[in-house]
Amino acid sequence: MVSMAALANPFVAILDGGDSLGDVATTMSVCRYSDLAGLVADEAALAVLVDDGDRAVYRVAKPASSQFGDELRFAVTTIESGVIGEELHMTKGHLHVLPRAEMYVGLEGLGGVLLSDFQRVRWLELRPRSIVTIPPGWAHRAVNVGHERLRFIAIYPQDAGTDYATVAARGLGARVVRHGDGYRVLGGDDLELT
Ligand code: PAN
Ligand code: ZN
Repeated sequence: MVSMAALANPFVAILDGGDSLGDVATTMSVCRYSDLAGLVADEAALAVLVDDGDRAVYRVAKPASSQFGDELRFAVTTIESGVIGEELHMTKGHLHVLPRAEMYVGLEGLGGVLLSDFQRVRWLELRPRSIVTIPPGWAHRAVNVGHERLRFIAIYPQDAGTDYATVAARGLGARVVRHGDGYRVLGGDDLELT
């Protein structure tokens, strides 16, 4: 039997529509335009946005970290609407360090998740009440394709880890750009849109 001292405490977090998780101690990280350097198609357009106040593109709220490696964790990401050149606001994107799955659950706004296993590319739409499953081994990036903010919950094993370097070096094989009032996914021949 596991000793009592080894058990984490259950808790409930209540989403208030803002960045608060109710009474749960929260850490907040912010990704600004300058943090996307090297990841976007139009670095010149990015430089202009960095000079022009370097606004936040997205922020991530999560419960303060726990010491238990076998727990599930969650994070609430909010991506503001906007473009960098033609490319829609997006997360940096990463691959999990360990072969760990994840789920994104849509809360607000219209977006999608670009996934790549470095042979195939997938685009899965993310809207309120969508559940996007990310199997182990697939790098992933969320994109806000709407005109309002995109907000979703990510649920993942605590020990998944984030490898940003692989996505920075290899890209995801597709980019998502504004097209009229909507969007278009530009990618290779193996791109599947669902
Ligand atoms: C998410 C992401 C979050 C921010 O919680 O970490 O949306 O994206 P980047 O980490 O790519 O900046 C997740 O996928 N966790 O594993
Ligand atoms: Zn992840």
